[in-house]
Amino acid sequence: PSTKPSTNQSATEKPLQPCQEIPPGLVGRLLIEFSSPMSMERVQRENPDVRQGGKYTPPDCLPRQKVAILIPFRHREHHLKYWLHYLHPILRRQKVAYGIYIINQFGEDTFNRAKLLNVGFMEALKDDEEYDCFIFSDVDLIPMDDRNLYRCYEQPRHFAVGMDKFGFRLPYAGYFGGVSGLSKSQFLKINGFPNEYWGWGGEDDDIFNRISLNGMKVSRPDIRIGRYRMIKHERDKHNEPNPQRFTKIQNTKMTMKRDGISSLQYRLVEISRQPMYTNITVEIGRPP
Ligand code: UDH
Repeated sequence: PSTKPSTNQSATEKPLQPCQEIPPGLVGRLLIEFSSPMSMERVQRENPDVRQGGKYTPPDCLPRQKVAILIPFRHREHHLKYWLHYLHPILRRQKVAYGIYIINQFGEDTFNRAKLLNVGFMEALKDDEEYDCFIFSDVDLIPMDDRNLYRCYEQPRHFAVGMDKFGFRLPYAGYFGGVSGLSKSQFLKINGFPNEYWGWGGEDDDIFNRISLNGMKVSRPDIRIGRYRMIKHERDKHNEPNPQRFTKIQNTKMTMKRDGISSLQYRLVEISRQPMYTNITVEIGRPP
C-alpha cells in the first residue's frame, strides 16, 4: 500500500505552517484604472493558479479562513472583467482560501441586491460547507490598497469606507454599503439579509440596523487604507430608487425575525463553473 502525499506537500517537504496574520507579500497602494481594454482571456492568462469556478488556496501556507466572495449581478459583464482582473491577484497576495460567486438575477423584474446575497450564502455553503467567512461585494468596486484584508473579523466588517464617489470619506456614520463581510455565525445571528428591499437603496442600512440590534458593532479599516474606485456607470434599468426604503429601515427591529435567511425562497436556474468564477443564476420573484 502506498501513502500518497497530499497535493501541496511532498513527502520530503516540511508540513505547511499557518499563514501569517499580516501576509508578507503585500504591496500597499495600487494604481486602479478602467481605460485600458480588458478581456476574460487576459484575466485567465494572468491567473493560471486559480482553479475552475474561481477557487484558490495559497500553496505555501495553511489559510486561517475559507472565504466565499459573493457578487450581486445582472448585465454587468464589462465590470466583472475588471473586478476579476484586479481582485484575483490582490486576494492571492492576501493569502486567503477563497471562491468567487456571481449571483445573477434571472429575468428583468426589479433588482434585489440583498436577496441575491442571501441566495449566495446558501449556495456557497452547498458548494463547500467549509466556508466560514462571507464577503459581499458590488461588481463595480475595486480596493485601492491590498492592506484592506478580505477576511472576517471579530465584528462584522465594512470594507468600502472611502469610495472615490464620496470623496474618499464615509458618506454617513452608519454606512454599510459597497463591500462588507460577516462570518457565518455573525450572518446567522442577524438572520441574514432582508429579502424585501426591491430596487435601489435601504438594504445596507437595514443590515447595519440588524448588526446593532443584535449587540454587534461594525469594524472598519483605516480610512487611508479602505479606499475604493468605482467603475462609473449610469443607473441600471429595473433598479430604480425604492420609495419605501425610508419607512422600511425604521422597522428593522420588527421585521428582521421573520424576514431573512429563515424565510428565503428562490428557484435555481443554473450553476455554471467558469474558469475565473462560479455563476449562479437564480429566480427570486418580484415585488408584491
Ligand atoms: N447590480 C447589477 N445589475 C443591476 C443593478 C445592480 O449587477 O442591474 C449590482 C452590481 O453588483 C452593483 C450593485 O448591484 O454594483 C449595486 O448597484 P448600483 O451599482 O446600481 O448601486 P450604486 O449605488 O449606483 O453604485 C446607483 C446608480 C448611480 C447612477 C449614477 C449616474 N451618474
